[in-house]
Amino acid sequence: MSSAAFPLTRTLTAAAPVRLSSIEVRLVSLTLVRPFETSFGRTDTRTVPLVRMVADGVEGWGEIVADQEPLYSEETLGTAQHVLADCLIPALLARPLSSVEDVAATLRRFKGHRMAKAGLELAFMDLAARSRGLSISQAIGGTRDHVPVGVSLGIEKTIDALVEQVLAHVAQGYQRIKLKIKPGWDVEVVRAVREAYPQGLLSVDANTAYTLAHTEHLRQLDAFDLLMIEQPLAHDDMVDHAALQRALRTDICLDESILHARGAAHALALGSCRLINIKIGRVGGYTEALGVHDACQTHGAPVWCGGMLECGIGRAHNVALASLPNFSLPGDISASKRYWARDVITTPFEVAPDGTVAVPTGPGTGVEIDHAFLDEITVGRRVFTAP
Ligand code: NPG
Repeated sequence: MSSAAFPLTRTLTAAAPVRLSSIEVRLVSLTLVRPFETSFGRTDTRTVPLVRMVADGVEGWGEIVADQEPLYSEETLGTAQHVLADCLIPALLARPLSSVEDVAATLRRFKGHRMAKAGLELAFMDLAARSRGLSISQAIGGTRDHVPVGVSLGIEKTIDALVEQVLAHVAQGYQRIKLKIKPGWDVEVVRAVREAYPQGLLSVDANTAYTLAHTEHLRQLDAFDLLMIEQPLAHDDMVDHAALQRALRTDICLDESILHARGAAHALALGSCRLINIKIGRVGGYTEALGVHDACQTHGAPVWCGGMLECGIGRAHNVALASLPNFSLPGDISASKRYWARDVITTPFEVAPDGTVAVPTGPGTGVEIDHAFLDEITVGRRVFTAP
């Protein structure tokens, strides 16, 4: 394929458009090395939909972060498979595509289903960058060769067990510790962790577990010099978050509530938060993720990359995204071994002692698929071909 075939993202200059020959959706089953508990539930095994796209003999891979049940957002594995098969994939196979933005534009008439759309944009981005011999980081204007990373620690049976996890991860170099909180597992937990970890960057994530009626309770967290409190209130709220932010010294970071660049600009203008995390899946792909990044930069708000317990494919996309300049806070991008005994890529991601992850420099995501292992853990597969 000629390198002129794929224009880069952030450039809409006309170039020879590309016709995809096939799109495969493959379900793989993976078991976490340690169960992960948040305010909304406990995960020990994940069924992950992967997307493989092919054009002119080049392939690209993406990952979909939807879960079995609609506990984090409305999307599920079931809704993703339906909307991919019945709406999104037929739309992409029906016409030539000239850029990553063109993929986003083609899918825009379908409302919502951002995680499913993101899986397609990720695969197309990988394909496009590979065909140009560029890493995704280069293609999107990344400026870092290493990204700062933190670790997100789930709810444990006891505070002592959590403190043990905190110290173990600090020893591995992680630059920031994030604790999952919920009513009944918050102030005393944070107090104990702060005592054991007095100086380092510490944040908490409530995953929507509180209401404005908890304002006085949450104000107690101001005593612990937290980097942020993430998504304390409802996933679809901006107004109560603004009231809470006025009452707290600690910065609020929004996650679930931010679905697009416009929402990010509104949240910052309303004072609903001072920080935003970006998850490519939550916002529907690279096009919107770049838009959120830029909107935050315009408002002087730093961003960081969220995580959804991805396997190596989604993780590689997260690392590429986090190489953009405004990702100045450590992301939820941990080493492959924190999640999986064996990852689906040949070279697992590692965290260096300085708490960074290297941005792959090879074409596309820069990671190679471990095909033998992928076949072993495949539990479902559907291939769609161009009409
Ligand atoms: O390291 O990937 C990771 C996990 C980071 O805490 C994390 N993710 O609410 O941000 C979250 C949470 C999450 C995980 C949300 C799985 C949804 C599913």
